[in-house]
Amino acid sequence: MRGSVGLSWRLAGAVCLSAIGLAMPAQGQKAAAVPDFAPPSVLRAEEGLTSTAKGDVQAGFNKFTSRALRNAVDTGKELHYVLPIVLSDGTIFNPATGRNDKVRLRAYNGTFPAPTIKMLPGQTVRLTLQNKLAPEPLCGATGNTNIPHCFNTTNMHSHGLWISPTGNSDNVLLSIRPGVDFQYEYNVPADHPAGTFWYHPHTHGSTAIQVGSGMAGALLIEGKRPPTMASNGDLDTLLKGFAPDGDITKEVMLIQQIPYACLVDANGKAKPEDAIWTCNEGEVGVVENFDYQFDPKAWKKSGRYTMFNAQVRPEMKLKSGQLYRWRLIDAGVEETVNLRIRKASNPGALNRRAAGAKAEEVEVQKACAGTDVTQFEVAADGLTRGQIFAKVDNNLQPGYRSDVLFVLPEPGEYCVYDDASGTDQVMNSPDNPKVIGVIHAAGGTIKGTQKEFLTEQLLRAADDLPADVREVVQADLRNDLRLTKYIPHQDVTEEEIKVSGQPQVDIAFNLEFEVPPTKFLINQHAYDPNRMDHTLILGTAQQWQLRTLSVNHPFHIHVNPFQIVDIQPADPKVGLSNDSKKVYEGMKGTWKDTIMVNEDAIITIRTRYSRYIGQYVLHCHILDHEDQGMMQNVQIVLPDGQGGAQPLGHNH
Ligand SMILES: [Cu+2]
Repeated sequence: MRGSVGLSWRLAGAVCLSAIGLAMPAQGQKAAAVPDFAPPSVLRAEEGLTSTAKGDVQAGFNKFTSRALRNAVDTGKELHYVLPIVLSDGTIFNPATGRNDKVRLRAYNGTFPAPTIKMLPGQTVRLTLQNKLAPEPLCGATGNTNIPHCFNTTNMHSHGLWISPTGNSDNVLLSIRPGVDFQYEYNVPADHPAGTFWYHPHTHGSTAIQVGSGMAGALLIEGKRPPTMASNGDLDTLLKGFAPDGDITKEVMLIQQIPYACLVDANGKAKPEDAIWTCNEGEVGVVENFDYQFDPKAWKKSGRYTMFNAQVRPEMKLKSGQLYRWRLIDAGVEETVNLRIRKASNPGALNRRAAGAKAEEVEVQKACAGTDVTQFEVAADGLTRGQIFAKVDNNLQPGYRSDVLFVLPEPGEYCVYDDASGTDQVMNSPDNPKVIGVIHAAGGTIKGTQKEFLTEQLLRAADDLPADVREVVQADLRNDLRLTKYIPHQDVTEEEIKVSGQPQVDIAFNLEFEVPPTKFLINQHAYDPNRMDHTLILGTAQQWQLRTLSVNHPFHIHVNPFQIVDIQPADPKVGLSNDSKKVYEGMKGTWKDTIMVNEDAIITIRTRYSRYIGQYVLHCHILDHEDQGMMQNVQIVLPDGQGGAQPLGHNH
C-alpha cells in the first residue's frame, strides 16, 4: 500500500499537506526493503466545490453552484474531480545502489503514480486542474516554439477519448500557467466505447519534461452495456467477474520511465553531465534539463528502470490458475517495451540489484527461461478487438494501451521482462533484455493449455447472457476467440472512402541532422502554431498513409481513432524486416489511436470524422520529438464549403 516502507511521497515546499492526504517522510539512504505492489489510487469525485464558497452561491466562472453540482454528482449525471499539480518529494528504488533515491518531481495530486480517473458513458465530467507549480515569468523568451520551454505551464489531454477537442473539453491548444485553475468539462457521449485510456499534459514545449516527470494517469471508461441482438456491448460486462474485488481500477498497469537525474550536488553546485545519473547523499533527482535528460542516448546511460505503477521491479503476488486482465498503459516517453511474462526457470538467479546491460542480460538468461505466459490481447488502445490476439512478446510504444488476459499456469515465480531484441525500436540505440517485475504465484495448476483455460472461462462468463445473444457470443468464442458482439466501430470500407471523395492524406516523419540543431519534421515542416496543416470535412471518411524518412516514430492523432487497413514494405523489393513483421502482427483491421511507423513500412489507415468539429493535433508520441516540432495542426469543419464560418466573418 502507499506509504509502506520503500515508497514514500510528499509535497515539496509549502503546499498544504492535508488537502492531498499524503505525508510520509522520505526514506533515508539505507538499503531499501521491497514495498507491497498496489494499483494507483482512484481519484474521488468531489461532492461539492472545493473553493471556500459556502452554501448555494456561485463560485467562479463556469462552475455550478455547490448544491446543483452535488445533486448532479449524487444522481450520477455529473462528476467533479479536482486535480492539483504540485512539485512533490518522493523516492525511487535504484538497483545500482540498492537504495531509494530521493526525487522531487511534478506530480498530479501530489501522488505517484497519479490517481486513476473513472468515467461512465453518458456522464458529464468536470475536472478542475489546478496548476500549483512555481511561476516562470521569463518562459518562452527564445521566441522559438520548437525549443522546449515553459516547463511549469501545462494543460490536460484525455488520450483516446472521442470527445470535443475545443473550448473547455480535450483542448490541447490551451496553456494553463502556474497559479491558474481551469475547469475542464468532458461530455462523454452515451455511445462512447468503454475502455482503457489515459491522461497527460500536452502543452507544446513542456510535454516531455512533464510526462517524464511522472505526470500520467489511467483514465478508464467503465462499460455496463451488455450486448443484445440489436446492438454490440461492452467487454467489461463479460469480464467483470475477473476484476479483483469487481473493481476495474485494480487492473491498471501504468508503465513509465522517469529519467530523473541529480543535476546539482548537496551544496547546490552543478554537476558535469557524466555524473548526473548517480545520486549521492544529500542530492535530489529531478527532471529539469531537457538536453541532458532527453538526449537520444540518455535513457540508456541513466541505468533507470521502466516502472509499473510507479515502482521499480515490483514484486507482485498473484494467484496461479486464475484469469487476470491487465490494462497495460505505456505512459513512457521514448522507450520501446517488448513485454514478456515467463516462468522463472531458476528463481535463485533473480537479482534485484541487476544494474548495467551485462548484469541485466545475464539475469534474464539465467533466471527467465521457463514456460511463456501468453498475453491474450482483447483491446488495443482501449478499443475491443474483433478477435482475441495471442502474444508472447507484447510490443508497447509510448502512447499504446494493451488490455491482455492471462493465466499463470502453475504456482511459482515468474519474470516480467522487457525482451529487447538488441536495438530499441524508438531510440534506435542498443538495448538489452531486462527484468522489470517479478510475480510470486500461489494457487492451482491449470489443466490443458492456457488457450483452452481462457476459452472455458470466457464461455462460462457468457452463461449469464440472454439465450439468443448468448448463442452468438459463445459461438464466436468457440470460433477461435472472436468478439464480434463487443467491437465498438464498424469497418471503414473502400466504398465508404470512395463515396466521401476525399483525397488521401500523406504523412512523412523526418529528422534532418545536416545543420545542428536536429530538425523534427512532418512533411518537411516543423510545428507552426499559426499554420493549419490539414482541413478535414465533418461526416466524411478518409484514407491516410503514414511513413518515415528517418528513424521510427509512433504516430498519434487526437479525437477520432483509425482503423489499420494495410501495412506494406517501403521497398517492395526488400520486403518487411522480421522486426516489423513481429511489431505489426495481428494489427490489420484493428482500431487504434497510436501506431508505430517503422522506417521499412508504409501504413495505410482509415478514419471517420464524426460528430466533432474544431482544431486539434497529430504528432509523434516520442514526446521530446513532439516538443521540438514533430506535430501538426488539424481541423474538422462543416461540409458547406465555407467551413461553417459566419457570412462575411473570419472566425471558424
Ligand atoms: Cu518521433
